[in-house]
Amino acid sequence: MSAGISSAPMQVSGSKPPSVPHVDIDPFAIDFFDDLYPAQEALREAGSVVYLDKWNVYGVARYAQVHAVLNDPQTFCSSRGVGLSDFKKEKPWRPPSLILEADPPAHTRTRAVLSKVLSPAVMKQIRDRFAAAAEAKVDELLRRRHIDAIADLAEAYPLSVFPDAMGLQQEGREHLLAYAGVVFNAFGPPNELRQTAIERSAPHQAYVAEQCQRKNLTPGGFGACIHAFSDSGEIRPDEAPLLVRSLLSAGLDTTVNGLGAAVYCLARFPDEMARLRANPSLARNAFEEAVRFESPVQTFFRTTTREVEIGGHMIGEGEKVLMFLGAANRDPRRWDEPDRYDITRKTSGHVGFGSGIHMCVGQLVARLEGEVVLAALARRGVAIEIDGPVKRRYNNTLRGLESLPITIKPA
Ligand code: OVV
Repeated sequence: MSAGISSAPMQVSGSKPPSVPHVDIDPFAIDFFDDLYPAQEALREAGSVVYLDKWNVYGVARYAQVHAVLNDPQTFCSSRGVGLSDFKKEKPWRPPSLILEADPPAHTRTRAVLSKVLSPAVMKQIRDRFAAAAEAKVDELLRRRHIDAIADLAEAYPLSVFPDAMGLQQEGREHLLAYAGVVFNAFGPPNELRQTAIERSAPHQAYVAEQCQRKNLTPGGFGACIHAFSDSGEIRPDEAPLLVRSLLSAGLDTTVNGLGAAVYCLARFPDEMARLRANPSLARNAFEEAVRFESPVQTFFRTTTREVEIGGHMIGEGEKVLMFLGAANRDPRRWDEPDRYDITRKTSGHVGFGSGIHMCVGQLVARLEGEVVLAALARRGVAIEIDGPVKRRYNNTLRGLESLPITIKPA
């Protein structure tokens, strides 16, 4: 796809560095979401770094540069926001996250706390509950046969385990997905998706702020566990509610879209579903490969803290750089047959959970949910067939479906 790319004339001689290729692709437009892969290829092919004229930001879509930016947090900071908006120039739409939108040393303390709250030891405690809920859900869906894989599985399963694991009250849980939708739209540019989401966000914000209070979080849950770390002095009491907010922001819609991606893959690639049925122990890798293949979190920004070279190009200080995680995860420079969903692929190194100091702190919960749902489908010998119109859901950051009608039955 050569459309949409322009470049200054090549320097025939002299010592000037080549100029960054300008691209007129809008990566936050509906037509981009609807036909992603040709545009992502164009972004990778245009250069190791591109300039997106629509939003006046740099972009990196090749694996090497995305990985490099993620792993140099001193140069590519998060504290000026990981969306398009630069917190040094514009007031954030909500108080900044104490983990996502923070740099070391502030980030180090809050990250340590959430890492412990979501540690391997905690996964061991919740695993049996999460697995039993997955088996019950798959059994229920097998009785129904014709279902919507998004509402009835990708949303219903996380909603059946995550709010309880957080220790949330029953009332008001319908705000959770709506709130997350706002958060992930708000990373994008001031387009209609972002503006409409923020306009309607007040009731969802009010709900979340209230549920982050210690008194509203049941003992034993992730939320109470975060507050307990304020007793031991690792964080201040006033920091705990905002860290609970991080889990409410990032802990539900992400896994919804991760599970949706996995079911969509297994429905489109029945040979891979057959391999999974033959070997249910592949469930965890089948989920991981779906995260690479669909990249439910498509993009994040960083802001440069100094002049820096990327792939031979000099970028000034205070510039926003958009990282195309989804494009990196399908870069043929890094992956063999990147557009093939292969449940036995060596997925390590994919950037669907990010990389480096900010890499998804909830990744063990996400993988647990993905593994137990896919294992339940495999052990029940399920076959999946798409039997109605597939509808995409549009969000500035999250990639996923609104509706995936399927028949689920014994193979
Ligand atoms: C990774 C992520 C996404 C959205 C929100 C947050 C984190 C947060 O920390 O609030």
